Amino acid sequence: MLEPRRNQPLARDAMAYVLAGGRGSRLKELTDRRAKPAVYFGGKTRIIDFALSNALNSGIRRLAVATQYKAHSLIRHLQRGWNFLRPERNESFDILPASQRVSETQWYEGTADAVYQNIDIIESYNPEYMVILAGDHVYKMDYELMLRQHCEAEADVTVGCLEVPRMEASGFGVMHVDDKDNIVAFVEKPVDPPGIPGNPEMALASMGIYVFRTKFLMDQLRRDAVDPNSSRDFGTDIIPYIVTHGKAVAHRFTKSCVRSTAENEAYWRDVGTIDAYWEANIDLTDVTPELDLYDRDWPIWTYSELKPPAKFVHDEEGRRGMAVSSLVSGDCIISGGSLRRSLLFTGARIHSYAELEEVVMLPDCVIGRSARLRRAVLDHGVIIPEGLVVGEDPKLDAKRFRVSEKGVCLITQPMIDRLA
Ligand code: ADQ
Ligand code: ADP
Repeated sequence: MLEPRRNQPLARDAMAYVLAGGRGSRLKELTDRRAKPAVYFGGKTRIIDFALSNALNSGIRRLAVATQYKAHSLIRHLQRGWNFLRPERNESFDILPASQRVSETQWYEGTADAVYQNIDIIESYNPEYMVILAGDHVYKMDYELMLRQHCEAEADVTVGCLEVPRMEASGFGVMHVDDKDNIVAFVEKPVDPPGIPGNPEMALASMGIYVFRTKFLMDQLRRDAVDPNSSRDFGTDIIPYIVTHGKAVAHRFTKSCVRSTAENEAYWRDVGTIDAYWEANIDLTDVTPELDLYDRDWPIWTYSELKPPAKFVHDEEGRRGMAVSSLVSGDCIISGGSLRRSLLFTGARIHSYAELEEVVMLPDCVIGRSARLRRAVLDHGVIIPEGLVVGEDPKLDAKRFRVSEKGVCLITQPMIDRLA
């Protein structure tokens, strides 16, 4: 093993490789036409901006994103917002769609294959370390600390992990560790997840983020690629193999994983269901939300068009346009309507007598006069007709819209068109 170069950030020798090919089918119509990492979150950003900003804020200057499912709006976003890294400063940003490299028709089989198919590109940059990230989680994390632990423990792989309630752990890779956080067992998506010894109601779950030395990872990927029984997936194949045959170490996600949010709890969300998505967005309207988007020490970078400021005006009858406990992005005009605990992306228009409570509106939505909406998510560009009421009659809502387990209505334009 090489000694880590003390006093120098390891991140400068690392490449962050973001897996952004998954659909995220539990987000229903929100991911009908865009990949989950491209789904908007928090008023300005898209989900993938969190992993990419974490990498950048950690000091990593080589970034790559593997895309697959419905990647158009994701690729457009990345090209517009993340094209500032410069080869002449040993920086790089690569978008790596499936079906481009090994063969024109071959999609990425699993997450490991999404790295394997681009081995030649990765090796051309010669990074010492690979930080493999999922592009579909909302969190802040300093990967430099994970790289350091990886080197100090002389691990073959370091897996980011966090404690989740045992009953919710069957969607994750679940592990057991010894008293030095060496992973002694790893099982991908167990039906009956094992609890943590001494804390049986919680399980130690993989965040789907991994650190490797590049050479070791490439050897593993080449080995796995000729294994006829492999599904070419990190969680199912690569990590369990290393746990058995090598040294796998757990890196715990705690509040000390980001220097700047020390007073906050460690915040990590999958936002993979309509309820989780709605709740995480609405939580941002709290006075002091767990996720601080105003933290200047750990900014979340994104692509954002230059837009005029949000505007609140009296309507022609003198009724005030107002928002309480809400986030309102640029280019929104609230004329006479009112919002409570709501989050508006850019370009919204709210007309007179409209009332919104706990509503998440993606860009360019219009709310007609006197419409009343509660607990809803509106997809990009939805035009709500005058007087429409949402969130007051569950039976009627269920006939018209997609209603989540917790009664949140997801509304798309085709659903509105069908009302006419
Ligand atoms: P899953 O949540 O099932 O498990 P998975 O579908 O493997 O996640 O996707 C991981 C990431 O890779 C996502 O960002 C997704 O967008 C992307 N992705 C999926 N398939 C891809 C493909 N073919 N090409 C490119 N990108 C792809 C994983 C781990 C678990 C861990 C959870 C944490 O396997 O062990 O607990 O993540 O969420
Ligand atoms: P964004 O994710 O930027 O909000 P849009 O909501 O505009 O993107 O569209 C999502 C994806 O669906 C984009 O890739 C876009 O090209 C595609 N798309 C938009 N409108 C249509 C349409 N009428 N038919 C097919 N595809 C569409």
